[in-house]
Amino acid sequence: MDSAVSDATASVGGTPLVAGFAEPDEDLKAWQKDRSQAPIATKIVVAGGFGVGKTTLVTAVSEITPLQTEALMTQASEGTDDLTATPDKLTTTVAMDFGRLTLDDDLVLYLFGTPGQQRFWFMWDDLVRGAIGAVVLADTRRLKDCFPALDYFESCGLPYVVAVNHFDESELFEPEDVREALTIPAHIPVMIMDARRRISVIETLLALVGHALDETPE
Ligand SMILES: Nc1nc2c(ncn2[C@@H]2O[C@H](COP(=O)(O)OP(=O)(O)O)[C@@H](O)[C@H]2O)c(=O)[nH]1
Ligand SMILES: [Mg+2]
Repeated sequence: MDSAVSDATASVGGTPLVAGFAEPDEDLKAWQKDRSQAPIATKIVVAGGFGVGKTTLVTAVSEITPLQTEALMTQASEGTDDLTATPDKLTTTVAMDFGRLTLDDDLVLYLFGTPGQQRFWFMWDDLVRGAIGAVVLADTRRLKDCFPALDYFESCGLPYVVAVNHFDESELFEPEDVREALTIPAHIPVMIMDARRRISVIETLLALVGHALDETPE
């Protein structure tokens, strides 16, 4: 799985990025020979209510097969996991999602999706350790579902952006309406996006990285 990924990233339009690739030694990426050029690895947390699209988001951009701990939902979870807005949802993330996205060869984002269910709150403190920031996914039909995540990041001071995952069948709101409804401070980016579209997810992640850099003192 991993070798397929590095094969794919080692060439652009069929042209190998590293010349003279017949020499095994020169197959190495620049950072493998000079550690100071190593990509910066950052950890990003993806949070939000149940069924808001966290797994969808991680899956849309991950270049490794996302580690998912989905389990088929059974009647046992009926009272626990609210399916009113996503009746077709057959699986639920039991622990968390994990994916990786390389931007620009020198920035690698590791995405950690939080489990939405209340019963996994105990994992959050571990999950956010070392993270540069968080994406709080929101669904305008169930805005209040993202309050626990907003409260959590506000209280621990982790930079975050609010990303409204727009479902086709739901009404399209302006970011400023969502900001007002959730009372999000003016300096925090709020955007409308689509968790299924890679470009849309990358825009969201870049907004978060930019915001986290603004928030973090030099
Ligand atoms: N129509 C539509 N469906 C979506 C969108 N994002 C997620 N879904 C669906 O909504 C359901 C819940 O998404 P999922 O990523 O599992 O939510 P999670 O609980 O936050 O991980 C899945 O069936 C997705 O296919 C979206 O932007 N539009
Ligand atoms: Mg999930």
